[in-house]
Amino acid sequence: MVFWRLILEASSNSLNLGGNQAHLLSYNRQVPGPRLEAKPANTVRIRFTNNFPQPTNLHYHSLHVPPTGNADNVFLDIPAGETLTYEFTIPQNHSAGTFWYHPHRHGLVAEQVFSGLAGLFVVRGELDEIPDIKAAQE
Ligand SMILES: [Cu+2]
Repeated sequence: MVFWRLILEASSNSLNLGGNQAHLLSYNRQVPGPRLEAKPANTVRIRFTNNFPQPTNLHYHSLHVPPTGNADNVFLDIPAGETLTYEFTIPQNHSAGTFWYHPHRHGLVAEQVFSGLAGLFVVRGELDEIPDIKAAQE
């Protein structure tokens, strides 16, 4: 079993965005957050720390992973200062594609996403073998 690990931290910082200073929420002080990549059958483990003064959580938009436990569970609540380890396995038959992750804490989703909390989640697979896609710049 292949494990894919990441330490992800949400925090509130002043960052340079397009040549301007902006006060944003971010994952690992990047906007967008780090690009996550996995392949079908990979187990993904994300040690997530919430370092800003609101509860939050993680949602993996359009990934076919369980909406329960410590996988894609939007009912999880990670209070300020707390850490939670997410873990799920990408199904063997998962389609390749570009997906994204963002917070899904009820009542705070729009505020947190619009403040900068989002990143790409790429599932590698058959699409990557199409010659024109293989040749394209990401
Ligand atoms: Cu979503």
